[in-house]
Amino acid sequence: MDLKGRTAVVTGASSGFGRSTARLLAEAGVRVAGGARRVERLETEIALELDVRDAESSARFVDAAVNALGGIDILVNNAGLALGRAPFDDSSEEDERTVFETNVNGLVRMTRLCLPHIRDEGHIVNLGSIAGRQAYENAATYVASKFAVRGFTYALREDLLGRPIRLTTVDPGLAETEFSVVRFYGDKDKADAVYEGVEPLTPDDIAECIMFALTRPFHVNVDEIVVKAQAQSSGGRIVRT
Ligand code: NDP
Ligand code: 8X3
Repeated sequence: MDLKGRTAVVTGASSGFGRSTARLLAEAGVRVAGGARRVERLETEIALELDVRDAESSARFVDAAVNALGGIDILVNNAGLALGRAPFDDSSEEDERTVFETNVNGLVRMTRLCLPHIRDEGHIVNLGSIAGRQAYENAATYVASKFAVRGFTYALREDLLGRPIRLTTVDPGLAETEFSVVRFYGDKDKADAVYEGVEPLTPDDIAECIMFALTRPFHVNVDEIVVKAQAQSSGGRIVRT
């Protein structure tokens, strides 16, 4: 499918997968409205402040994006994060709230707000994770949030059946972005250690998977893409040199 002239909303477009996806979409001739809290880092044609945890911020973002774009063809629900890599005993109310409100409530909310504006032959792409398919240690809240994303995606697929809207979940494994810096509360050394001795996926690897799903002929719905570094078989198993 040729995407030229279409429109897209990308959440979390200020970094990592969201930034790469927004760039590849723009290169394909798509008009992109990007959202993030760090609005100054957005490079999208339409750059708008967005906090997906906040209902008012999300509604304001969608209104402004639809005004600027005239309608939505593609929604990439990418904004998300993990906090901490410790046994669940160490978890806190605040971190649990942030992770669930961003990864789950935020994604569900943005879908609900965008859905009335998604035109025929539209496409929703959710960023899940291999963490949403198989648990690994010291990541309970993140794992639970991404299992929820997969459950929501499956349920939404049922509700959209019969309507001209496609739905895809892209579930990556280890990929080097700002994800680990955020997960380790800004500790760059701990974040760097995650990628030591292994060649991780890059943001462009994931953006290319998203573009693959988006550019299939409309009768083809790529339901799920699971993509890992070659040296990783699961969240808990990575071979390092
Ligand atoms: P990054 O930290 O590089 O990017 C995360 C993006 O999400 C940023 O643009 C950030 O923008 C945005 N974001 C975070 N919280 C909010 C919020 N409340 N409102 C709006 N935007 C928000 O990480 P990745 O690119 O790696 O992560 C993108 C998605 O991919 C996430 O859902 C993550 O769980 C998932 N993922 C990541 C993997 C990895 O190994 N990197 C693997 C599998 C899945 P800002 O801070 O400016 O608001
Ligand atoms: C992030 C990748 O392997 O830490 O979703 O779960 S992993």
